[in-house]
Amino acid sequence: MGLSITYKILKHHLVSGKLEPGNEIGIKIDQTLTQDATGTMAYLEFIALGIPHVKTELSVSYVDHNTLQVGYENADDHKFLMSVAKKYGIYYSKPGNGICHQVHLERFGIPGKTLLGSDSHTPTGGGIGMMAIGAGGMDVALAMAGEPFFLVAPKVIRINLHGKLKPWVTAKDVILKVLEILTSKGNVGYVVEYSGEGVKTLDVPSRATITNMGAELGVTTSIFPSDETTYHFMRAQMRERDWVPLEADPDAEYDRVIDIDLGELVPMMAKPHNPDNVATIEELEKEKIKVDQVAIGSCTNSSYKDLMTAATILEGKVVHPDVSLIVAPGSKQVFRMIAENGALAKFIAAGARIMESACGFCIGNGQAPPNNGISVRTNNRNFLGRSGTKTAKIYLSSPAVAAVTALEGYIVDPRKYGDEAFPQVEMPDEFIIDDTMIFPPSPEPEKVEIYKGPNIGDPPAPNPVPETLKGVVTIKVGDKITTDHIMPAGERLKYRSNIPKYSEFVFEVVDPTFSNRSAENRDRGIHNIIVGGWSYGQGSSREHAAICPAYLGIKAVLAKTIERIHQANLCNFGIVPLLFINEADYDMIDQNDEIEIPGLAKAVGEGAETVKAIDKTKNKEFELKIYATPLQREELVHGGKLPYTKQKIEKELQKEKGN
Ligand code: MIC
Ligand code: SF4
Repeated sequence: MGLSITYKILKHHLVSGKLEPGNEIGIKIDQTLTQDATGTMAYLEFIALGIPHVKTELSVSYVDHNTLQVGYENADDHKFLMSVAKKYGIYYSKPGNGICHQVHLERFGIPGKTLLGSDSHTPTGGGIGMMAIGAGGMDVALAMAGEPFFLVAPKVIRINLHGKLKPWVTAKDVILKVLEILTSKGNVGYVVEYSGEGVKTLDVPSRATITNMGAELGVTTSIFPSDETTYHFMRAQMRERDWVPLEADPDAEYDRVIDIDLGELVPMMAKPHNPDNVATIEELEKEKIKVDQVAIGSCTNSSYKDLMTAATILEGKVVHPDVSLIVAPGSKQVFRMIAENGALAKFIAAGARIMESACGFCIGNGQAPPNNGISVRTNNRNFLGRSGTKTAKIYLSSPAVAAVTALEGYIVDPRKYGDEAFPQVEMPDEFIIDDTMIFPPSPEPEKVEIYKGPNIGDPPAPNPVPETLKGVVTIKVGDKITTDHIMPAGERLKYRSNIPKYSEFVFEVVDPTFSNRSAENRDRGIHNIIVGGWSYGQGSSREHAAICPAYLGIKAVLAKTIERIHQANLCNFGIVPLLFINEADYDMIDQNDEIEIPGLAKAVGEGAETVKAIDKTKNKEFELKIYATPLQREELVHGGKLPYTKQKIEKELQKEKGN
């Protein structure tokens, strides 16, 4: 039997385990990326391992999230990151150089290589045929230390693309369609692989938009073949030497096949507050939705092609008087290209507010919409409160639709402008190559001092699983609780390197009393428990959504399902992920119920599938599934991944010395 692209790459990188869907496998990681908001902690963890130099082929540290610099904290973090990069063999991409995923695609990504990034949108690299996976900072730290990355060998969904997109329909509509079909839940453990003759009609930025927002499906990653289109893109980046062709074998088998006719797709949007809440613009137009803000940018849609499309639509016109239009180019390369070809002037003339090349509005770093405001954005997530305004409603669209919305002031079907009016932007034969904001590691690492500002704390302390868990349900939440609910970003982002301070904001948007209540229980020796519904921990890779709860004394999460990256992060920091076997037990439990799980550590350590729990308040017994792989169980009983790996590395070193 032939192999899918996914299994070709996995086979080539396999270090341990049997390469069969459902098995835990270890793979070699060729490249890593970090961004500043997850990177400071990831590097503190890496340093704690005591390894003098990264062991990957390439590691890059980007600064793109916390660039607002209100107060000294962000700037201190940047200095820390730069010093770490210099010392440990890592490339450093300065603030202003662009969003990690966009820059990595342009300057570093290589088809067929593995990339592990401490950001959930790392799968953007799948647009050029990389096996690019998002993970918590701890997992990336270990990959930099040369350790394998462990994952469950995935099932593969093949999406066959047929035909060609019509005018006003773009890559964003393709991924919104996929989100409509697969939704954002129930896809843990899958990879999405694109194929079919329709692939040829999509350029690299379009493919990258699709793989980027594949993160919202909850899959491990998404991947396109590497073909002539990929070659053309890499040649235009002066990196044709890195190109390799990559496609699935004709007789490769898939776990599920979905066919999409590109020619049948129509312009779409995701409605508040979830990216899978998809509607056609034709339907939405009927609701006469008046818009306050339009924001074009983010790692999903800030490429040269995206911005040229928007600029051409806006040319010679002025945005609606009630609309604030924000434009943030994805990278310095994109920024320079639109500056030099005059598109930037078109944006400015149309009344756009130009932001730096960074995440910005996408992560709630400025540009919060007005109270009850409506914002149409080209990014990938529209979770409640993420924009910085809890009462705001965020709709997600393509740049073309966003530009039309900015002009009209209402959500309208762009097709009324006619086919001819849709800008057909050609991909350039040469991009402007300017890597002057990317710094290589120091040739004299021993001379580099690590800079640590007062905001930078220590890596989290070990958090072993209690023998008997005796605690309370400190919070009970519903379905699709995202990491943005658990650990807010925006104005709280600057505390990413300061765990005690950041912990004050856990579940802030859901229940601002949570943090205090948890800390009080912790100090009285009572274990805290979180109860959640379906898809608990959807969204970002931020390990702080596990580290801060662990700091507050959370010992277990009981949920109907838990998303992949968050599940790994919970194990990495000593919180036991437990799944309800019987859904009715979720309904039975209330907040503040007293729960006891006798012999929890033993059950985890000995590989028990399930464990018995008692709801003492209701006087009921129920069963839970221990949701952890054999390796994760080992880590849990050692108090988390860092203490476990440190011990392992020390033992190996001692052995080497002994020999
Ligand atoms: C996001 O889009 O939610 C983020 C901010 O990029 C996160 C990472 C983080 O929280 O730092 C992600 O996607 O992993
Ligand atoms: Fe940055 Fe937004 Fe992309 Fe996250 S989704 S990396 S915040 S641009």
